[in-house]
Amino acid sequence: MMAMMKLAVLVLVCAAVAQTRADAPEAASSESAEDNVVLEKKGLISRALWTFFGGRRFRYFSSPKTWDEAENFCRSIGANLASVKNSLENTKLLSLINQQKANYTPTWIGGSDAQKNGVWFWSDGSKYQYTNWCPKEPNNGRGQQHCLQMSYTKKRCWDDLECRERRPFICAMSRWRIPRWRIPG
Ligand SMILES: [Ca+2]
Ligand SMILES: [Ca+2]
Repeated sequence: MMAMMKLAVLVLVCAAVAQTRADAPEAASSESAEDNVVLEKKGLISRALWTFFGGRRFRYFSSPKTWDEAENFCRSIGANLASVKNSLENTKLLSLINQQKANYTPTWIGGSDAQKNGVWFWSDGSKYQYTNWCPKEPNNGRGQQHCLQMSYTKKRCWDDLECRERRPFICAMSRWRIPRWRIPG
Protein backbone atom coordinates (compact mmCIF):
# COMPACT_ATOMS: atom_id res chain seq x y z
CA MET A 1 0.00 0.00 0.00
CA MET A 2 2.82 2.35 0.97
CA ALA A 3 4.58 1.53 -2.28
CA MET A 4 1.44 2.33 -4.25
CA MET A 5 1.10 5.73 -2.57
CA LYS A 6 4.74 6.55 -3.25
CA LEU A 7 4.21 5.62 -6.87
CA ALA A 8 1.11 7.81 -7.08
CA VAL A 9 2.98 10.78 -5.59
CA LEU A 10 5.83 10.21 -8.02
CA VAL A 11 3.41 10.17 -10.97
CA LEU A 12 1.81 13.41 -9.76
CA VAL A 13 5.19 15.10 -9.37
CA CYS A 14 6.24 13.98 -12.82
CA ALA A 15 3.00 15.26 -14.30
CA ALA A 16 3.48 18.61 -12.57
CA VAL A 17 7.04 18.91 -13.90
CA ALA A 18 5.88 17.99 -17.38
CA GLN A 19 3.11 20.58 -17.16
CA THR A 20 5.56 23.29 -16.05
CA ARG A 21 7.88 22.45 -18.93
CA ALA A 22 5.01 22.58 -21.36
CA ASP A 23 3.87 25.98 -20.05
CA ALA A 24 7.22 27.72 -20.08
CA PRO A 25 7.92 27.92 -23.84
CA GLU A 26 4.35 28.89 -24.54
CA ALA A 27 4.51 31.83 -22.16
CA ALA A 28 7.81 32.95 -23.67
CA SER A 29 6.59 32.66 -27.25
CA SER A 30 3.38 34.60 -26.70
CA GLU A 31 5.43 37.41 -25.15
CA SER A 32 7.87 37.47 -28.03
CA ALA A 33 4.99 37.23 -30.49
CA GLU A 34 3.95 40.71 -29.35
CA ASP A 35 7.47 42.02 -30.01
CA ASN A 36 7.28 40.21 -33.29
CA VAL A 37 4.20 42.15 -34.36
CA VAL A 38 5.82 45.49 -33.52
CA LEU A 39 8.94 44.61 -35.48
CA GLU A 40 7.01 43.20 -38.37
CA LYS A 41 4.98 46.39 -38.63
CA LYS A 42 8.23 48.23 -39.05
CA GLY A 43 9.17 45.75 -41.75
CA LEU A 44 12.34 44.85 -39.87
CA ILE A 45 11.94 41.21 -39.13
CA SER A 46 9.57 39.96 -41.77
CA ARG A 47 11.41 36.86 -42.91
CA ALA A 48 10.43 37.57 -46.50
CA LEU A 49 12.59 40.68 -46.47
CA TRP A 50 15.72 38.73 -45.57
CA THR A 51 17.66 36.50 -47.93
CA PHE A 52 18.63 33.10 -46.56
CA PHE A 53 21.85 31.39 -47.56
CA GLY A 54 24.73 29.59 -45.91
CA GLY A 55 22.70 29.15 -42.72
CA ARG A 56 22.24 32.90 -42.18
CA ARG A 57 19.83 35.65 -43.18
CA PHE A 58 21.06 38.80 -44.91
CA ARG A 59 19.46 42.12 -45.67
CA TYR A 60 20.66 45.23 -47.45
CA PHE A 61 19.69 48.59 -45.92
CA SER A 62 19.99 51.48 -48.33
CA SER A 63 19.94 54.46 -45.93
CA PRO A 64 23.57 55.51 -45.41
CA LYS A 65 24.98 55.33 -41.87
CA THR A 66 28.43 55.49 -40.30
CA TRP A 67 29.92 52.05 -39.62
CA ASP A 68 29.16 52.31 -35.88
CA GLU A 69 25.60 53.46 -36.49
CA ALA A 70 25.09 50.63 -38.96
CA GLU A 71 26.46 48.00 -36.54
CA ASN A 72 24.28 49.36 -33.73
CA PHE A 73 21.26 49.30 -36.00
CA CYS A 74 21.91 45.67 -36.96
CA ARG A 75 22.32 44.74 -33.27
CA SER A 76 19.05 46.42 -32.39
CA ILE A 77 17.25 43.94 -34.64
CA GLY A 78 19.16 40.87 -33.43
CA ALA A 79 21.81 40.90 -36.15
CA ASN A 80 25.34 42.23 -36.85
CA LEU A 81 26.91 43.83 -39.85
CA ALA A 82 27.55 40.93 -42.23
CA SER A 83 30.72 38.90 -42.07
CA VAL A 84 31.87 37.08 -45.21
CA LYS A 85 33.12 33.51 -44.95
CA ASN A 86 33.95 32.69 -48.56
CA SER A 87 33.79 33.88 -52.16
CA LEU A 88 30.33 32.41 -52.67
CA GLU A 89 28.98 34.55 -49.81
CA ASN A 90 30.83 37.55 -51.19
CA THR A 91 29.13 37.05 -54.56
CA LYS A 92 25.73 36.63 -52.90
CA LEU A 93 26.16 39.86 -50.96
CA LEU A 94 27.15 41.70 -54.14
CA SER A 95 23.97 40.43 -55.79
CA LEU A 96 21.95 41.69 -52.78
CA ILE A 97 23.52 45.13 -53.22
CA ASN A 98 22.85 45.07 -56.93
CA GLN A 99 19.21 44.05 -56.46
CA GLN A 100 18.65 47.29 -54.59
CA LYS A 101 21.01 49.59 -56.44
CA ALA A 102 21.77 48.92 -60.07
CA ASN A 103 25.26 50.34 -59.69
CA TYR A 104 26.77 48.14 -56.96
CA THR A 105 27.20 51.01 -54.53
CA PRO A 106 29.98 50.64 -51.90
CA THR A 107 28.46 49.11 -48.76
CA TRP A 108 29.56 48.56 -45.16
CA ILE A 109 30.03 45.03 -43.87
CA GLY A 110 31.26 43.95 -40.44
CA GLY A 111 35.07 44.08 -40.82
CA SER A 112 37.09 46.46 -38.66
CA ASP A 113 40.69 46.95 -37.49
CA ALA A 114 39.76 49.80 -35.16
CA GLN A 115 41.19 48.06 -32.08
CA LYS A 116 44.64 47.41 -33.55
CA ASN A 117 45.61 48.62 -36.98
CA GLY A 118 46.13 45.76 -39.41
CA VAL A 119 44.36 43.22 -37.18
CA TRP A 120 40.96 42.71 -38.75
CA PHE A 121 37.97 41.20 -37.03
CA TRP A 122 34.31 40.62 -37.79
CA SER A 123 31.81 42.36 -35.53
CA ASP A 124 29.83 39.11 -35.17
CA GLY A 125 32.89 37.43 -33.63
CA SER A 126 33.35 34.91 -36.44
CA LYS A 127 36.82 34.00 -37.64
CA TYR A 128 38.42 36.46 -40.06
CA GLN A 129 39.72 34.22 -42.82
CA TYR A 130 38.45 34.88 -46.33
CA THR A 131 39.32 38.29 -47.81
CA ASN A 132 38.65 40.07 -51.08
CA TRP A 133 40.75 43.23 -50.78
CA CYS A 134 41.21 45.46 -53.80
CA PRO A 135 44.77 45.83 -55.11
CA LYS A 136 46.85 47.94 -52.65
CA GLU A 137 44.12 47.72 -50.01
CA PRO A 138 43.80 47.84 -47.08
CA ASN A 139 46.05 50.92 -47.18
CA ASN A 140 44.91 52.56 -43.91
CA GLY A 141 44.69 55.87 -45.79
CA ARG A 142 45.88 58.87 -43.72
CA GLY A 143 46.27 56.39 -40.89
CA GLN A 144 42.54 56.56 -40.29
CA GLN A 145 40.84 53.79 -42.25
CA HIS A 146 39.54 51.09 -39.92
CA CYS A 147 36.25 49.92 -41.41
CA LEU A 148 35.50 47.61 -44.31
CA GLN A 149 33.43 48.58 -47.33
CA MET A 150 32.69 46.04 -50.04
CA SER A 151 31.63 46.55 -53.65
CA TYR A 152 34.38 49.15 -54.10
CA THR A 153 35.47 50.25 -57.61
CA LYS A 154 34.57 48.37 -60.77
CA LYS A 155 36.33 45.32 -59.39
CA ARG A 156 33.73 45.27 -56.57
CA CYS A 157 36.40 44.33 -54.09
CA TRP A 158 37.05 45.38 -50.47
CA ASP A 159 38.53 48.64 -49.21
CA ASP A 160 39.28 50.03 -45.78
CA LEU A 161 37.69 53.41 -45.19
CA GLU A 162 37.19 56.00 -42.44
CA CYS A 163 34.44 54.60 -40.19
CA ARG A 164 32.68 57.97 -39.98
CA GLU A 165 31.82 57.85 -43.70
CA ARG A 166 28.21 57.02 -44.45
CA ARG A 167 27.36 53.97 -46.50
CA PRO A 168 24.42 51.62 -47.04
CA PHE A 169 25.05 48.39 -45.17
CA ILE A 170 24.19 44.71 -44.92
CA CYS A 171 23.02 43.07 -41.69
CA ALA A 172 23.25 39.33 -41.12
CA MET A 173 21.65 37.16 -38.47
CA SER A 174 22.76 33.65 -37.71
CA ARG A 175 19.62 32.61 -35.86
CA TRP A 176 16.10 33.89 -36.19
CA ARG A 177 15.89 35.61 -32.82
CA ILE A 178 13.13 37.79 -31.57
CA PRO A 179 14.83 40.92 -30.25
CA ARG A 180 13.47 42.13 -26.92
CA TRP A 181 15.23 45.43 -26.78
CA ARG A 182 14.06 48.74 -28.11
CA ILE A 183 13.92 49.32 -31.81
CA PRO A 184 15.51 52.50 -33.12
CA GLY A 185 13.04 55.05 -34.43
CA1 LIG B 1 43.23 50.54 -40.34
CA1 LIG C 1 41.57 52.28 -48.17
